[in-house]
Amino acid sequence: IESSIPLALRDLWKKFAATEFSKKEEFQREVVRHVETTLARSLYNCDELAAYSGAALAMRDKLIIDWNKTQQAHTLADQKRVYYLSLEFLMGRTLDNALLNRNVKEYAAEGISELGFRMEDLIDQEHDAALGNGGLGRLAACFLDSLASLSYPAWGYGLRYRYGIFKQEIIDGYQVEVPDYWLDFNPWEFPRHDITVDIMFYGYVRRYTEDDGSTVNIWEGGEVVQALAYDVPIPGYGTSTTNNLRLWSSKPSTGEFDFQKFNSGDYESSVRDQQRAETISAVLYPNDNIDVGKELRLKQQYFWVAASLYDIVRRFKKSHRAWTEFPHQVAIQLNDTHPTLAIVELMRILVDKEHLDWDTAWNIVTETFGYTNHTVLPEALEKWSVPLFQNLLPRHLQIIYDINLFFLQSVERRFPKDRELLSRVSIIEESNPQVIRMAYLAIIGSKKVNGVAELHSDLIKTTIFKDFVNIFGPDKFTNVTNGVTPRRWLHQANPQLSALIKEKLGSYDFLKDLSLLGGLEKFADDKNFQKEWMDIKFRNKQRLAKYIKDTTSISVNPSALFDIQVKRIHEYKRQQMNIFGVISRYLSLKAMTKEERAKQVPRVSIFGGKAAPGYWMAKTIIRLITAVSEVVNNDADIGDLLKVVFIEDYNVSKAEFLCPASDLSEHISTAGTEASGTSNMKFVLNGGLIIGTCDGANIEITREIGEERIFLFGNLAEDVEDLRHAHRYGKTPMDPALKEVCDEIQKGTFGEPGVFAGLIHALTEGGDYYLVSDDFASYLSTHKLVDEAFKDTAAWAHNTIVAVSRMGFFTSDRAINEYADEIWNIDPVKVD
Ligand code: 8GP
Repeated sequence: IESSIPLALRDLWKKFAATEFSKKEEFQREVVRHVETTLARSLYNCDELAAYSGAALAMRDKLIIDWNKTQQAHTLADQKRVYYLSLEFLMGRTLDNALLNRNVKEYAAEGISELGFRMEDLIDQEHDAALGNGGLGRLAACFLDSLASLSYPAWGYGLRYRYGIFKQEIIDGYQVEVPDYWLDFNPWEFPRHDITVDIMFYGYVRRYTEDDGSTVNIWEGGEVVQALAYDVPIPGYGTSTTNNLRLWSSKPSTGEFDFQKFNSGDYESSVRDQQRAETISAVLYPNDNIDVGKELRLKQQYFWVAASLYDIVRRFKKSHRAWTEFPHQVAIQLNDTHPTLAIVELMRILVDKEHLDWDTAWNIVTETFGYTNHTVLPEALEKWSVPLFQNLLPRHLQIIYDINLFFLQSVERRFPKDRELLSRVSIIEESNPQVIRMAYLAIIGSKKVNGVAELHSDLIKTTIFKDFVNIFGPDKFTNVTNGVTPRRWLHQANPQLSALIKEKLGSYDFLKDLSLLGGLEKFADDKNFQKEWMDIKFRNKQRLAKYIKDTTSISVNPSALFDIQVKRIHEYKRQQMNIFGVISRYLSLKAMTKEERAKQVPRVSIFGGKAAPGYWMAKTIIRLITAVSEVVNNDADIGDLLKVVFIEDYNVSKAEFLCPASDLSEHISTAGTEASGTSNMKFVLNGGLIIGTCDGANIEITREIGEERIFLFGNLAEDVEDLRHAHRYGKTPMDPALKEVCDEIQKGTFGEPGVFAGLIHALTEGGDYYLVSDDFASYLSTHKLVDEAFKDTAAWAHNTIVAVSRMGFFTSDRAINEYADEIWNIDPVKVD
């Protein structure tokens, strides 16, 4: 490489090579150095934010040294790499995670305390990196942690949004969205001013015939913006491997800032062009499980995909291999359909730029990609209007038409005269306007397609992708059940529990091999162990109670049963059923005598989650929760027996203290709608039990921990269609307890009933699509079982210990190893 230092001079470089801190004093020295030089502060004006910044910069230096080593080792090993393309990486905070993954937290915390601060306070200064909506984005973050911890040569590629998911404020009981500008100070990223890619939009395709008779297509005349790389180091746990997450930021292309306009005094319009380019990576679309089809979103997708592929191809070309080797060096995983354009873009590169013939190119492409589906909800399946697409990416549309043509021809050969099949599986849907079905394109262009939990993977094969199973055969479709990283979701979130487990198992090896948790089961009946176990739970609940008091001024009793549902607000996730259940409980308590009340188990019902800004029904659900909390929490008859709390602005760092504080958490989606769920895994791993439907990963959790340790209720996925049909034609009467709840809302007990009319309407005239009424009786009676079970503390402790001991399967390390073996075909690379 031209930019390398000549051999003869390298000794001097090595003599002065950067070194890592490896003990307390060295860490302290680095912190002070950064405070004084990088931040230009001193011991006379160092506040917590400056101290955090100094500590973060010191830690970043350490990571970047390992990052460099890792990249060198990967280059040298020259093995196949995996590229994980995701529009969302919901990373949360980094400092604590980096300290723990690098195993320096203990002495670093001591060092910080000697410098006059508390490590907890510094950690709290950090802004969450919230470049994601929910489950899909957090899964990508867990996967990065596992890829690095398992030493796989892997890169993440995403967008560097200037605004992550909005901050949620609750004002007068309603959600208000506030922009999340998080880049004021972000020590964890490195701008790579030398790594830029020009990306074109719009324009036209010029077609001409070469002397040899072949046709060439040139896409030209469009508008160009520049992608600039920002690199984020991803430290593995218990290894030096530090992988790279590359996030692209948009800016005007160097030629674009129009100096002519500028000089001729048209300053404003030249600045407008600049702003237009910057708009592309400005903001994360705040929608979870819903497709809205905006042009800017398609621009984001192409911008990110084209820059990433350019980078991947450039790296491949350095090795001077034949193109047919590409799939032996590169695996690309599509996190949902958002990066599906990568399939088309790689075809364009191979055919238009590298002049490979179509079939050779197509073989390379279909050996390279894997596609993960994360939802069966029809409203979430991405479709792009053909006219919109044609205007923005004219050449890509032609390529899609060709892919479709060849695909449909091959289908027709195998299933002659089945016109219906052809129209069902066509990438182009013949609606008005025509639309491109991105999931179909992803399936056709990938080697493997996977769902994210067993039920979900079965459902996609028998419902939305059924025809494709017939066409490609069943082997193309597989399952990789999701997992979560035990580093963040046990060790970091619940340090006391992690330490107790270590004490029993003898080491922290379970953080690398979660199946070792099995060793806890033999202590499940040990009274002393049960006590320590439950004491930790109690302290975690106290901490949450204090947070609730400080932020909402609601007092909750930490001895009460803490019942938590935190996730994006969505009708299919059924927070409405939860709050209806709370109202029902409230009405029962009100109807009881004093003596009866005294026998009840006190409850705190805790909710949290954001509603998409345009999702009116979800916002109404939030309003009902806050309205109920205002009434219930101030009812003197009820006192501590029932409290209702809405936690504002639920995010990753809040999840870290909520998960360890639950007795019970709710995962109650209509059967067949939640692809997997991952917070279910986090809550059980932290010693909570769950109430849930037979949906997503709940089913596998049940299989692992035993059905006596999970509170399952409700109708099964296989019955949902019939029930919905019955609603439409049969007039299913509403569940009586639910009817009482609705009547109470309509009486005005929780304020102006008109506000909640939409929620009631959905249950009645709306046809109760999510089966709230069908599941309500079973939901309430299962909550009664929970109350009974909670009274027996020893049995509860036993069950939570056994459950934790059997959670080994749900580590994201297991999921990543499955992807590596069955989809990517990659091996780890050792980094010294
Ligand atoms: C989510 C699923 O809803 C959830 O069950 C699953 O655990 C998670 O993905 C990870 O696999 N799906 C989405 O978040 C999703 O489809 N989001 C689209 C808006 C991007």
